[in-house]
Amino acid sequence: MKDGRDGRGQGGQGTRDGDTGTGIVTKTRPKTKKPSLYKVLILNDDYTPMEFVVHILEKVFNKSREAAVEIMLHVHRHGVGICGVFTYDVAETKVAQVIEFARRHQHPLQCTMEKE
Ligand code: TYC
Repeated sequence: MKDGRDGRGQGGQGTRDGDTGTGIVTKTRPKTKKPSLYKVLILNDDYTPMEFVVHILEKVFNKSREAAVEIMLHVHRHGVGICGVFTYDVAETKVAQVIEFARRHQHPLQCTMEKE
């Protein structure tokens, strides 16, 4: 394994699991895989009001007012910023919520996701 681990971390060693009394040591390795994570990004534009972006960061991404303002200003200055990191389904849902909320208010705000 390229990260140096043996892939048995989440299930323990398992050397005595399923002991059949035959003197043969069996190992069980529960196949629990860590889910891939996705960054949700918001993009800058010239029209969406700053307050609207802050509101989305507070409500959809559960950011404090201070954190929301900081992220919004980062996006305003640098063009793109991270709202959070989530599993695929959660990231996809949040992206859809942002795009739909912006559309409903006729703002061009764009949001996307990217594998970490
Ligand atoms: N640039 C916008 C403005 O000046 C503010 C803004 C910030 C828009 C972040 C989108 O993701 C965004 N009103």
